[in-house]
Amino acid sequence: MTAFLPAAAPPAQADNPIVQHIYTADPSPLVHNGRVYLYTGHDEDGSTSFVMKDWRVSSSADMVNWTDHGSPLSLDTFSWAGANAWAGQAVERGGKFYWYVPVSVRATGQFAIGVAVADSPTGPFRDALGHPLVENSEIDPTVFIDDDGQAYLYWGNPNLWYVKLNADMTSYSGSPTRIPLTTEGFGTRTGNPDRPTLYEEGPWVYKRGGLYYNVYAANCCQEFIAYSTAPSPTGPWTYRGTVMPAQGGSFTNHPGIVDFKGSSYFFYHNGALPGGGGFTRSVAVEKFSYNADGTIPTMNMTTE
Ligand code: FUB
Repeated sequence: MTAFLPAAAPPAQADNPIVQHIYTADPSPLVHNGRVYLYTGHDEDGSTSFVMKDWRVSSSADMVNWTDHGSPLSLDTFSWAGANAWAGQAVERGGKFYWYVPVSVRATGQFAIGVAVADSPTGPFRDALGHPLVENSEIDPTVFIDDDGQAYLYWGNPNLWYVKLNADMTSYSGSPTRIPLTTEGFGTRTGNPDRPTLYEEGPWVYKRGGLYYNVYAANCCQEFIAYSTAPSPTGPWTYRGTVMPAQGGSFTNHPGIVDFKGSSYFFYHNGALPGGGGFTRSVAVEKFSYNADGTIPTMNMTTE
């Protein structure tokens, strides 16, 4: 039953949630050398607020049997961090693995983006800089490397920012740019004049078939997953609709999408484990196929 035990007759896909022995959140999948590495946050047992001190890694060669690689990154990795090991993303470049994460700075209590680096997808990760990469009180980094080698860091709540990363992946050129949150680009939110669009947090940016996708948590505070597309990594973005409705017993959700061994997978989180809820979440996955026109089908959460 648990995804961490080899089954005698493996199902086509592991049961959801993927990780069943601890609470996990904010999935970030990475395909490397024939395996999917799943980077997550970790909700402490019994939490009634966000109590998150470390991140976790699991991996699988078949999306059925998962290996737990433990916690190769924690708040302690960053000497300047105080709390809040929130939603990050790990990417590979030139044989090194860079894990971008939001944390609160101990000295100020404000959020910043840190970057850790490792020689292996499972770590150990070390602080790449000894200080934040970006510090503007906003969260949830995603990194996308375009075909021409240019890397982009996107992040933000309540705004959506991007900046061009240098080839070293630990510095950037120019100043962070605020992406215009127009209703054409990010849909229309009702009932909150301070946030007219659906964009809330958790961007996940990638490219497929020449089209740039930005999948993100929408609305507050029963988040659903929405997406926008653009002809370039910097926009202009067009709102495309719902990837996953609000459901599953967690008021947040968080997307991560990869192609692996010929199939596409959408990772997310919910409150499905016993004792689960908005602060005790679990990472799950759905296998899906893009529509012929490149749009993403709307998916429901499952337990299979
Ligand atoms: O896990 C803490 C925060 O909740 C993340 O940073 C957001 O994306 C939301 O999932």
